[in-house]
Amino acid sequence: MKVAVVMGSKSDYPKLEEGINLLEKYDVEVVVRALSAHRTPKQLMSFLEEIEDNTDVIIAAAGKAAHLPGVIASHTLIPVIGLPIKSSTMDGLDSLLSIVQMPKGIPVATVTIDLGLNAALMALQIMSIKYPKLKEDLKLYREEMEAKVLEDDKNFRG
Ligand code: RP5
Repeated sequence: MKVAVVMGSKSDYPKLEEGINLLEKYDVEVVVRALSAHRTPKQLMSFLEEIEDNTDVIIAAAGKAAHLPGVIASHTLIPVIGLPIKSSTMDGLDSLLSIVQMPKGIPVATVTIDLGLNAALMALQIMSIKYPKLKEDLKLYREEMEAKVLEDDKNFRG
């Protein structure tokens, strides 16, 4: 089980950390790189060539004119999850639209602005098709979440 996490800048890392920890908790090998579609295009392409045959999912995070997930998706058949990063004066809406509005033929699965955790969960769900143990882990994750919400709810009930 292997996930590549690519971010447009090291400044994006704090938004990814919680998700990376979750992936590692479930024994997923995670490779993290700071490579930009605009500033290091050649190195990005070599990295994609390296991982094409040994990686299950790519999480690509970027802010501003966030072309990174789309550019990656155009060069690979590995599913790409795009994480829009809020890193400009436009509150992340610029990144969200750059990532979600892909043209016909090259999809990027886009998650909530700045929510690296959801990118990781989506990666786990995709991989659970191939790795049944992950499905069990995710069932437990949901059960724990449900229990936590119901515990909180107790405080509001009479
Ligand atoms: C984007 O520009 C990056 O993904 C980051 O969100 C934003 C700012 O990058 P730095 O100026 O912090 O390197 O390409």
